Amino acid sequence: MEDSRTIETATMKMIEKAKKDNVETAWDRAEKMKPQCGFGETGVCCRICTMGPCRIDLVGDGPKRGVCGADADTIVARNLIRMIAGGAAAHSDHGRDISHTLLMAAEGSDYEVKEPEKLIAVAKVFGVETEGKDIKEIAKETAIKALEDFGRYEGLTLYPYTANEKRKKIWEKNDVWPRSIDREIVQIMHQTHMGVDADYVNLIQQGVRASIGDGWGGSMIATELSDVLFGLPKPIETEANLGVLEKNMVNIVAHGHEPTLSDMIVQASQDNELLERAKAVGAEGINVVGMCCTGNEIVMRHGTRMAGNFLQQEAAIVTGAVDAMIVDVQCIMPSVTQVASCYHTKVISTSPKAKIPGAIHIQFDEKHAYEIAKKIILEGVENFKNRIPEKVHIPEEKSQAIVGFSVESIIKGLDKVVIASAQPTGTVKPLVDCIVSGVLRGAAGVVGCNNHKVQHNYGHVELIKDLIKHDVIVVVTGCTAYACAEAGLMKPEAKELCGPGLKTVCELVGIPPVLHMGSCVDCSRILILLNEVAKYLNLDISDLPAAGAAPEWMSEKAVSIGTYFVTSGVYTVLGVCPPVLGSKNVTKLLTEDVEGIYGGKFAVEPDPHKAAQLMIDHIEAKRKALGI
Ligand code: CUV
Ligand code: SF4
Repeated sequence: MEDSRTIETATMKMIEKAKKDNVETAWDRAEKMKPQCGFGETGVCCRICTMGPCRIDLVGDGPKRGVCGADADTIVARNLIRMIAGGAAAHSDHGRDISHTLLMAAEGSDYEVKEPEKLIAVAKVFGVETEGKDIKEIAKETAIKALEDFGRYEGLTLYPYTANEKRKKIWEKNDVWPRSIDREIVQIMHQTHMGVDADYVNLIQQGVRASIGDGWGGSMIATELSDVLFGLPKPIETEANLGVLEKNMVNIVAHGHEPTLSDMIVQASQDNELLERAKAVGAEGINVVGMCCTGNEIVMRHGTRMAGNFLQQEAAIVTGAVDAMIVDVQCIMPSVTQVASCYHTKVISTSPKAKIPGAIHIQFDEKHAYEIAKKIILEGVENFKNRIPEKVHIPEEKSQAIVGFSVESIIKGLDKVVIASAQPTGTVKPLVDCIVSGVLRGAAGVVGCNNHKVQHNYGHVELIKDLIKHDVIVVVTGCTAYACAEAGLMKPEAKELCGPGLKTVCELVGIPPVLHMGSCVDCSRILILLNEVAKYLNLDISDLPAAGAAPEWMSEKAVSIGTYFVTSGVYTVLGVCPPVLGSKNVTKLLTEDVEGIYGGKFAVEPDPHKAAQLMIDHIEAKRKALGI
C-alpha cells in the first residue's frame, strides 16, 4: 500500500474508510485550501489594526510598506513573536494548572504527592526551606513559589537559574532572562500592538525572552511538578497505533494535553462500579487509550496504550469503535465532532478554555476529580451499545514500544554500561563516556507535530532512521514519539537499524535507540539532560555534539520550543518553513546571525534525509571542535 498522505497503513485504511463513509478529513480540507495564501505563508500579511489588512508585495512593484509604514521586517517579526506568545501561553498555562493542582494536593484533594524526593529537589530550586517540614507543607510552599514565577513583579524567574553558568551569562549579557513567565507573553502583545516596536531585532529579542520563560519556566515547571504529582516515568512496555482500540471493550480516547484529567481517567477506569456497568452493557472492560500529548503523559507513567498522534485523531473516530473521546486543551481539531456525528462517538470537552460545538461539555474540576472522571467515563460506557456494527472497522496495526525515559531513568539505565564504570554513578558520566569515546557520535532531540504538508510520520521516521544508523542516540517527545512507536523504533529489536556503537549501547542497557521522553512540555526534559551533560563537562549546551529537529511541526508551541532550543545553544532543523521568508533580515537573523549570539541556529530542510545529514554534520563538527 502507498499513499502520499501517510506512511502508516492503519491511517491509510481509515482515510479510505472515511471516503466511503462520506467523512471529510484534514487532508480533504487541505486540498480545498489550495493554493494557500502566499502573503500569509511568507509572513507579510498584517491584520494588527483595522487600517489594514496590509500585505507586502515581495515580487512585483506593489506596496513595500503597510498603511502605517511598517515594512516586511517589522510585519514578519511581529507575526512570528505573536506565534511565540501563543505557544508559550499554552504551555505556561498548562504549567500554572499543574502548580495549582499541587497546591490542591497540599490542601487536601484527590491528588497527592507521589514523589516526595523530587518535590524536595524542586523546592530547593525555588529556595523553599525543607528541613524538618512535612511534605504537605513543602508542597504548599513550592506550589506558591511556582505560581509566583508566572507573575512575579520584581527580580527574575527562578527556574532558569538551573541552567549552566555559561548559558546564564549568555542570557544575562543579551538581556533575555525572563522577568516572569506571563509578563514576557503580555509584553509581546504590547510590543506588537500597532505603532509600538518597529525594530525587528528588538522584536525577536522579546520573542526569545518569552520562549526562555516557556522552556526554562512554564514548561519545565509543568514537567517537574507533574512528576511530583503523578510519578516519575520509568521504562514501561506499551503498544501504539489504532489497533489498540478493542472490539469488545468500551474504548475511551483521552486526547489533549494536561495529565490532571487523563491521569484521573486512567485511575477511574478501574473503578468497580464502572467495570460492572461496562459488563452490564455487554463490554468486556474499559479500554482507555491516549492520543497526542495527554496520551504521552499517561503512557509514560502507566503504560496506557497510545492510539495515535495529531493526524490520527479523525482516523480514530472513523474506526467507529470509539465510545468517547475526552478532550481538554490544545491540538484538538474542531472537526472531531463533525467526524463523530457520522458514527456513535461522543466527544466530551472538559476545560472551560476549550468548548467545541457538537461536544458534550462536562467540566473538569480538580476539587472533585475522581467523581467527575467517573461521570465522564460513564458517558462512554453507556454509549457502547450505540455502536453501529456495520460501521466498525478497527485496523489491526499496533507495535510494541518501551517508553518512560525521564532524565532520572536514563541516568539510572545508563549506569548499566559497564565499559564506563563498574559502579553506578548516579550521574550522566556513562552517557558522557559513550559520547567522548565515540561509541555514540552524539545525541539528537526530535520533536513536534504532524502537518498535512509532510507525509504523515514520514518526516519523523526517515530522519530518525538516518540518525540512529549514524550512532546518534535519539530522544523524542510529542507526536514524534507516536510516529516512532508506530514504526517500531522504540522496541529493543530496533537496535538492528543502528550503527555498531548505538547497537552495543542498546544491548548493554536494554533500551531502544529512540527514547520517549514525554509530551511537548517535556521538551524541558531534553533541556535538563543537555544541561546536565554540559555541567558535567564544564561546557555549555552549544559545545555538545547534539542537534534538534521538528520535521512535521505545525503549532505555535513548536515555534516557542524551537526558539528556546536555539537560544539554549541547539542547532535546530525544521521540516516545515515558518512564515518568515518575507523578510530577508529576519530569515538571516534566525538562520545565521543568531549563532554568534546564542550558539544555536535554525535551518529549514523539508527532506528528512538531508535534514539528518545537516544534523550529523553539525554533530561531527562539534566533536572536532572538542577534539573528541
Ligand atoms: Ni503538545 S503541539 S500536535 S500534541 S506535538 Fe503533537 Fe504534542 Fe504538536 Fe500538539
Ligand atoms: Fe497595516 Fe500597520 Fe495596521 Fe499592520 S499595523 S494592519 S501594517 S496599518
